[in-house]
Amino acid sequence: MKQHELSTLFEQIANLLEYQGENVFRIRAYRRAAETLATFSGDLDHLATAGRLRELSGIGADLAQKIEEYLTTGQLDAFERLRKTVPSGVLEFLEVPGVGPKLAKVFVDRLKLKTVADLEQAARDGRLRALPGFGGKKEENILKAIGLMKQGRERMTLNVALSLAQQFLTRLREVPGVLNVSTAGSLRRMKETIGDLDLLVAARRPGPVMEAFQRSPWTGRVLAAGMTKASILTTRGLQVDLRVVKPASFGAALQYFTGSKEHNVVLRELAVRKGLKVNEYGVFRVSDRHRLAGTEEADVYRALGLAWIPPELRENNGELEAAKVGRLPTLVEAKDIRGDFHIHTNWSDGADKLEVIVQAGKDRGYEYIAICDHSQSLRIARGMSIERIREQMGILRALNARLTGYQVLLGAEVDILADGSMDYPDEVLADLDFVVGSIHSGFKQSESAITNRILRAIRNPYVTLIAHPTGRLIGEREPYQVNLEAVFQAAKETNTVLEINACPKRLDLCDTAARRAQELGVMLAISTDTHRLTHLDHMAVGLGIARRAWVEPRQLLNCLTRHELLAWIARKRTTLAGHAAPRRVGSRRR
Ligand code: DGT
Ligand code: CA
Ligand code: CA
Ligand code: ZN
Repeated sequence: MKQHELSTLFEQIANLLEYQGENVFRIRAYRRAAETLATFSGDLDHLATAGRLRELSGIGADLAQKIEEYLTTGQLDAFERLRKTVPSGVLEFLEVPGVGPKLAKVFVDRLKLKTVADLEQAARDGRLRALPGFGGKKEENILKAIGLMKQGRERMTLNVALSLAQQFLTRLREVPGVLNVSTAGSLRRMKETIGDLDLLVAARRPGPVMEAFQRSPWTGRVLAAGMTKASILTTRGLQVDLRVVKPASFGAALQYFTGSKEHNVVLRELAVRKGLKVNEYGVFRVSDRHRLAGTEEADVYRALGLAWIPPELRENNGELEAAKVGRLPTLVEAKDIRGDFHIHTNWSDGADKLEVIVQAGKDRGYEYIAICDHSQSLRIARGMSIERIREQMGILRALNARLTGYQVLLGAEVDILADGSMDYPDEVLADLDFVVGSIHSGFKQSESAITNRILRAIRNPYVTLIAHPTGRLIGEREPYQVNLEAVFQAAKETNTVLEINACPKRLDLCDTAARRAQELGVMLAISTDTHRLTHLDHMAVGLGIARRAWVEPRQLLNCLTRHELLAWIARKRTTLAGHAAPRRVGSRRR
């Protein structure tokens, strides 16, 4: 694996040097080394430790040193410096099949293109065929190549990756001789989308595990297979990577393959400063090669003087510093979640009956759920008229009367209209227990218009929570223009909750925005935006995002007991409207 990465890096260095019109011999040296590494099947680490890298064809003192640098630090300084001297789009252009350094230079110098998206547009506009030596055919090929590249790059949503991983892990766990299984990579870190799925298995004999993996019912095509690692495409075209390791190095391998790469680079630097070396086999003392840790992941961190770091935090965003001084957050866990908000039924655009959803919430052991169907203006989602929502409230009150230790909150997802007013009058909102405010229209308004809309909704005493605060749909729709800092401030001041929408296409607030809100002391809530029963499971996805945002139980609405929750909601109403009890029609006040 490392020889392949190094091979790619050397190839990229050669390309960048060629782009800059450097010395052909230097370029050729990198190309030859890249080729050697691409076909090398031995153990590179081993060779390096024995000081025998120069035995490889085309590897001299300089390149041997670069290989060693990569093996210890996980990066190449020469490459990092080189990439900074060329326009940022160059490396991206070089990834398009059929585009080499010369062509990339033409794209940058003559057409002033900056990204592959620019290139695609230029090809569509017929601007490529105007270049000397180019033609319609070549232009067409570039378009095709970009299309393929995009397809291959499409990332999985978290729920797809989670259930695929579950299937594989269940199967692999049953293979005789398997002692441990885990996800690794971006899924274990719960990144919002997943490039490929990484699985790790500890077993004394890898053979049967590899076999079970390659012959699984979901395996479509085997991309690569060795003794202890394999990559496959599922029948639906998703890539899964498996590695089988010895039980004694499971912890080290888990740490290594969980990443992120940025986290690992800093971890390794830290190790070097302590005279230690970390790799996928363990933590070793450099002086006598004594192995200090490797079986358990926590011991790997401990050997480096760090507390174990939850995978969701491993992005080199302050977690290593926090682990050093024992200041890691106590992240929210599944067991802390007492309920869900923002749930739809077939009273608007949900698929299931009210009674079915209510029971499902109880079956999950929740203390409360909020039923929040759409408001009147949202016709495409069969938004409820005032008569309809009053009717639904009546039914829910009757249902609640028969429930103990579990409460269904009377809620609604109320549109924030173009001027920032709410889609139901305050008299109706006051009779609800839980009001979700959402933007579903006017996405193209200016930043100040959208921000003011949301701020007005936040200042409404009855609005409990702002749903999907940026409106983005992953891979489909950019977020609308909104000043989140201003939203966070207002939410904090008014005790308004902001949502981490757990729908895998939304994840809105996203991890970084939620972390900022959390730092400012804003109360957050995970809600699944359930439109059919199975969506209740997306709570696990939302939980991952909340954990990536460093959220602790005290800052998550879902962790309040039922009584604490009702008190929280009442507090905003009391401060902003001057009363806590539901308002009656005709007695409104601002
Ligand atoms: P993805 O698949 O794009 O969603 O992101 P990841 O983080 O799962 O990346 P992937 O599948 O290429 O690699 C899995 C993990 O292997 C990655 O998170 C970090 C770990 N790893 C450790 N050292 C290295 C290294 O030197 N190079 C790379 N590429 N990965 C490394
Ligand atoms: Ca991956
Ligand atoms: Ca991978
Ligand atoms: Zn909704």
